[in-house]
Amino acid sequence: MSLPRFTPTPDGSPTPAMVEAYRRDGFLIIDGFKTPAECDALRARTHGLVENFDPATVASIFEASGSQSHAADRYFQESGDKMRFFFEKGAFGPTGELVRDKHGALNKIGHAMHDLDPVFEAFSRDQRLAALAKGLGIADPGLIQSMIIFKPPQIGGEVNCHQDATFLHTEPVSVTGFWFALEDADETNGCLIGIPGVHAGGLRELFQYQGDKLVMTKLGEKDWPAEREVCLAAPKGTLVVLHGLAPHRSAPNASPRSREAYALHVIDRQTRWSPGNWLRRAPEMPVRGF
Ligand SMILES: O=C(O)CCC(=O)C(=O)O
Repeated sequence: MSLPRFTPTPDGSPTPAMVEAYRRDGFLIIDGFKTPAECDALRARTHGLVENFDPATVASIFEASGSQSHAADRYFQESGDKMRFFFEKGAFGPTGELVRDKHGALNKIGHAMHDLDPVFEAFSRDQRLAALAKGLGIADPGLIQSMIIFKPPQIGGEVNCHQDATFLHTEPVSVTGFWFALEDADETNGCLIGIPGVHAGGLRELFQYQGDKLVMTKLGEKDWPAEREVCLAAPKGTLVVLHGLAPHRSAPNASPRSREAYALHVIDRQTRWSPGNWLRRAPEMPVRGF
């Protein structure tokens, strides 16, 4: 099975067929939403950020214990309103030293580039995207989270099957993912894999603070219907819109090709933001719209 693919309308707003596909599947694939030049500009900016990033500034956080230490937990927990750099597990040797050039060692940068960097801001605060979000039912969009996901050659790790509302929860659920392929993504380099139609079944896990600890709580059935998985191959420039309850994952990238993507998560500010969510922003950085 494969999902329908669409091309963007001139002003970005969805056609009735797009809205129908999104409501039915929980996914909406729009090829060529961004031009190759727009993708290249974001990749060049990302490259510049990595160039200016000195791994030594965070080496003590990741050394030896990898990403499991208390310091690594805090580095993540405090990243909601910052631009922070996260490494792949396979980037470190047994004594905690980086075994790769930093450009091929990173898993992601997150989580507020859309507010802190002008190039990311321009890519994200695209009025065609605003029209799309509105047409899909987000009444008062708030740009809550952004990530560059590198999926580097050979060591790009898998992302387990999840629903985005597990991590960015509102009542009612409103989070919507806008995932852009900055490079061709297919089955050989770890493209997104989704399970269409399951979003109608509700939230299965919630990742929230209990006291000062982040805890994953089971709410529903454990196993995803893997037999219904579809590969969401995405040529460069493709936008995949993900309903907050649509389960998705990506496989490791064992290929020699990278698979850079940019994911922007939007909530509806007319809903209630769950105070136990991991992502926190300073009062001087309120969630803004498009
Ligand atoms: O890019 C990936 O591999 C996973 C992205 C993802 O899970 C997300 O944006 O929610």
